[in-house]
Parts: sequence; structure tokens; C-alpha cells
Amino acid sequence: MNIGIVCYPTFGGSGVIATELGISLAKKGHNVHFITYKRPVRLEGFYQNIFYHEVNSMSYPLFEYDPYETALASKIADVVRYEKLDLLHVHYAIPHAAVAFMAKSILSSFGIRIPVVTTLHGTDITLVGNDKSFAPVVEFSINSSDGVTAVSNYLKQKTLNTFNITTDIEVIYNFIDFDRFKKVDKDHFKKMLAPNGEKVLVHTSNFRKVKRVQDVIEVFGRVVQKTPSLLLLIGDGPERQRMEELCRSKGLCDQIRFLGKQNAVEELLAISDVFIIPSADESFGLAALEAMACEVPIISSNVGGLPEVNIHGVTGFLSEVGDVEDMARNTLSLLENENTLHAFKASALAEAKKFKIEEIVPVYEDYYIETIDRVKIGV
Ligand code: GMT
Repeated sequence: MNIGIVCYPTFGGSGVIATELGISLAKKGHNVHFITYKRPVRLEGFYQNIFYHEVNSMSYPLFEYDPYETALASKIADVVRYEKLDLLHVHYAIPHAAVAFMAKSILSSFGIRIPVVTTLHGTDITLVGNDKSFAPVVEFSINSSDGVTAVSNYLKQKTLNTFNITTDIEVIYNFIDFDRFKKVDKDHFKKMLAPNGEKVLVHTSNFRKVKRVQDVIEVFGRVVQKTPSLLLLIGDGPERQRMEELCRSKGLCDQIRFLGKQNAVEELLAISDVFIIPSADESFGLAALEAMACEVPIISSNVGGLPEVNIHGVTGFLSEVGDVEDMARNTLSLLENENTLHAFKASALAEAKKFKIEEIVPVYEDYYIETIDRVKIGV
């Protein structure tokens, strides 16, 4: 197939999934066209059948905001027309599903009917999409898609509860590439960071409020009083400054390392003992799955799709949002007993194997074919 992928090209989970999906489809022989404003961060190296189309929107003194959606719709229409795409897959509803609808309308004037699949990822429904300023467009563009997928059962249900949805939503879970995410021997690195055998706690996110990074620091503050440990904070975003101030005020700067955005997250996960993800909402928690694939148990909040990934008492523990006491207790129960920690590490890996890329990409391929066939017969 000739497949177009539209996504955010950043470190965020939706961009990561879209990019890994595109690479995997290309490896299986499909031609994949990424249409984004920047080269996706996970799109490294050269592939014979991956094409990258950069969207450039023109600025003009009259525009307070550059009309990115207009430039994206024009680019999509062009790529579909001239590269003869069979299907367009857009990730994250805002603004991609609406832009896809516009491109589809433009293309119909050329007699082209392009099937559009929209994948809902999370805050496009839960935090941003349901805001009054976006909701009518989000609802309309989901209903106008030829296929809609959600990354968890929770997100599907949330979408149905939030909007008046007239189209089916297929749940296709996020996935993990074990060629990249696996426990590798990084003992020399661990010795450098934790020379006295300290336990390593880790958190990765884009440091937005919804991630509740302050809870990670609160949990760590309690853990470090009981067991020698250090905390790695990976990623960057609007909350980082506030989090640095919190570390300073708690006198934890020596034990907490802010590492910023990292490409090789798997190398840091390889030396970690526990991953903390205390989000206020989380449709799936791809970061948790990446940690589990590297044999790191999860301390998480019991919200959204997290319980579909992190199994309480097996791969880690779930606590109510904001219950840092419980999270700290659970973390200590793992760190203070080597046998327990070992068992949870093994279970985390076993559970992660249910989300293997090799098993989930074919589900997308089947879904594409089914959508193309449905569009052909006009259903
Ligand atoms: O929805 C977002 O916050 C952005 C999105 C992203 O691009 O990072 O994250 C969401 O999509 C990921 C990939 O499907 C999921 O693993 C994340 O759980 C989800 N984030 C939230 O729901 C907060």
C-alpha cells in the first residue's frame, strides 16, 4: 500500500507510535509518506520506501497565527494526488482529523476518494478535545473519518461518553519494539551514576501538568529517606522550572538528575529499578510500556488506560491520583526486597510482550484493508 501518515513529529507518545508504525510498515514493503512540519524524532536513518514531506506555512504580517492547518491540508492533497496514496492515517485528532476532512473534500473535486483513518491518542479527547473551543470540530471530524481507532478501551469509552459518536471505534493498543526496548548490559553506566549501589528511580514525560511530576518528587523524597536511591527525570516541558524549584526547596538536588530530552531512553531504562508515572489522566502510558519492556516495574496512578498496561501486584502497583504516601510505600516494597523486585521485573517483561510490534502492526494493516474496502463499496 501507499500510506500517508500525519502526526506530531515530537517526543510525545502519539508521534512515537506514528513513526514506529510507519517504519515497521515500510520494513514490510509498504511505501510510507510522513507529512509533518519537522522530521519525526524517531525517524532516524534512510529507508528506501519512506518519504518525508515537510509542511511549511507561510507567515504574513496580517496573520497573528500562521495558518498551519491550511498548509497541511494543501500538502496532504498534493501528496495524495501525486504519490497516489491508498490511505491516509492521521494521529491525534486535533487538528489532524479536521485537516484530513478538508483534504478529503479538496481531493473529491479531482475525483479522488481517499480513505482516512484517525487514531485517538489521549488528550485530543480527554483534556483538549472536550474543551468547548474544539469539541464541535473534534466530534465532526471523528465522525467524518472512514476509520477510527483508540489506543485503549478506556479511551474508546471516554470518547463515546464525551461526544456524540456515530462511527465505530476500534481499539488497537500501542506497541513496543523489542529490538530497541530490551534490557541491555549497562552496568558500567549504572556504576557511574549510582557508585554505591543506590537504587535508580526514573520518570519520563513531557513535563505537562497532567503528568504530575511533583508527585514523582514527593514519592522520591519519601523513598530516599529509607533507602539509598537517586531519581532520573527525563524529558522537558512547561513544568520543568517549577520542578527544579521543588527539588531545591526539598534539598534533593544531589539525588535528582534532570536529564532533559533523550533519544536513547532505553539505555537509561536499562539501569533503572522502578518507573514512576503518577499522571492525573493517561489514555495508555506508552512510557510505562517502554519501561516494562526493559524490565522495570511500574508505580502508577490508577487512571485512564494505565490499569490496562500496569497490572496491580504483578507488573507494579496502582494508587489513587495524588496518593504519594501509597506510591512511596509501594516503591519501597519493591526496592527493599531483592526477590520481590526481581519477580516484578520478570512479570513486567512478560506483560510487555503482549504488546509486541510484530503482533500489533498486522492489526493496523488489516484495519487499513478493511477501511479501503468499505470506502470502495461506499459503506
Ligand atoms: O495526548 C497526549 O497527551 C499526547 C500524546 C502524545 O502525543 O504524547 O500522549 C497520549 O498518547 C500516547 C500514545 O498513544 C499515550 O501513551 C499517552 O498515554 C497519551 N497521553 C495522555 O493520555 C495524557
